[in-house]
Amino acid sequence: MFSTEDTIVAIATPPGRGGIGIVRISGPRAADLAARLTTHQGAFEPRHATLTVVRRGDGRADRDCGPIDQAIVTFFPAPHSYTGEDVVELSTHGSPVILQTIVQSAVRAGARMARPGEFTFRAFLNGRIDLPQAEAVADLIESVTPRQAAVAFDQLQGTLTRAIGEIDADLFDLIARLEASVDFPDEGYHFVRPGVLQSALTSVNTRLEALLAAGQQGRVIREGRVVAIVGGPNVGKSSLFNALVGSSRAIVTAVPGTTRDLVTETVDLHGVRVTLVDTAGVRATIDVVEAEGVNRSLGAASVADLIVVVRDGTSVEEPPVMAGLPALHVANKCDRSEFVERPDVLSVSALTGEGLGEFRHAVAERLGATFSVECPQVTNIRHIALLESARASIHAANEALAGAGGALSEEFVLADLQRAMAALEEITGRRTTEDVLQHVFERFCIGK
Ligand SMILES: Nc1nc2c(ncn2[C@@H]2O[C@H](COP(=O)(O)OP(=O)(O)OP(=O)(O)O)[C@@H](O)[C@H]2O)c(=O)[nH]1
Ligand SMILES: [Mg+2]
Repeated sequence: MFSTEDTIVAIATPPGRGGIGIVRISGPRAADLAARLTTHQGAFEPRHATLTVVRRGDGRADRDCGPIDQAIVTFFPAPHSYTGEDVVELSTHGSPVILQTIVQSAVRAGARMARPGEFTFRAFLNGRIDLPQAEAVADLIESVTPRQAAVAFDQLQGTLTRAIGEIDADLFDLIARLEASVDFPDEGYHFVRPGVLQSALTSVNTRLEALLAAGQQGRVIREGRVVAIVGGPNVGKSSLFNALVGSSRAIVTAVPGTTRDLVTETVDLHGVRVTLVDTAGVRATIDVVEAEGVNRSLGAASVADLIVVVRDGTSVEEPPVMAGLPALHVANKCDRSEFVERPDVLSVSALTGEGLGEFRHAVAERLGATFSVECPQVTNIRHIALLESARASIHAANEALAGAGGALSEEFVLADLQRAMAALEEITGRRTTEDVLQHVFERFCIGK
């Protein structure tokens, strides 16, 4: 998918201007290129920040090689670098012009533009990190809440890999002993007693279940959730939306039917990235624009992970019925004297902020996000699918074991255990296909 022999270059900092911009070069010619691109004399001292001047061109006398900026150059010799290869990082002022000139000069001098994720891919190929860690790098960069970042960093530290590695090692041991039994049936000797096998399978299953249970919560953190605010007109949906977002994002007026379109904004709710959707008040209307707004409200409600059904607590008007949808009921305008509290309905005031703390907590709870962080959190849908497949194979092994005794069942159990191990090794990347790698690395940004 990527060639790995050549030297690659990319801007590692985000597009646009900034105090500092970094160009990263990795591959066998990294040090040579750094020498050509700068005025520095002699070799760069490994792992030392060296102040020098970057110049245009590739250092050849027949080309324009004028200076373009000061740079701090750091040389990380293989294998102690991000990619495991020789790496050079040039930090300059964060001007796209300077950074692009450096990249062009490097390409002219023989480097190739790196593709998205290619530095991390090389780190994976060179055994610096495994596949879940590479995936964690992308998650960490993409994280938008501190909780997401914490979970991604945890995975980057290898906690998931370790948990899976332990299960993998147990399976490996069982498989080796079962293979011995199958290979030497005539000895009349079973290398693993059924009771031992049974309890080993139970132990593996328990650990897979725990990882999968954490996966339910992990996905909420990683992917975020959609919450739609629905209700009758003028009950204060947009006011509540604005209070949660912390700005006057949606129009609020005393006129019923103000909101006509869906208004969305992302907020951090107890560490969960929640996409809030404000909707048009649901009522029968002959106004075609409002009617379309109502249609969209119903559409948004039907795809949301949770709907917040708002009513005006000062009115007897009942909110629209949203049958079959996961709903949290709130009564708004509790600051007013006419407000009537209702059982099982949270009292809030979008105007004064009263009750909003409890409301936020209730939403997070309903989304399954108020748990303590227990490691490792499985957040990736690829990991979850493979853990499920491993669990299915362990179940099959259990059934084969229960079904019959003797050499025949041993062979079945063996095949199931091998399948379970293959699934786990696909998670860590010990065993993967080109497709999987492509899928994992295409998510990355360039320069990572
Ligand atoms: N006293 C009081 N007034 C509120 C509160 N929340 C909203 N209002 C008022 O109620 C009116 C309607 O508020 P909106 O937020 O526009 O209501 P909405 O549900 O979005 O209305 P539509 O978009 O028309 O369906 C406005 O005059 C708000 O100022 C509240 O908590 N207390
Ligand atoms: Mg509104």
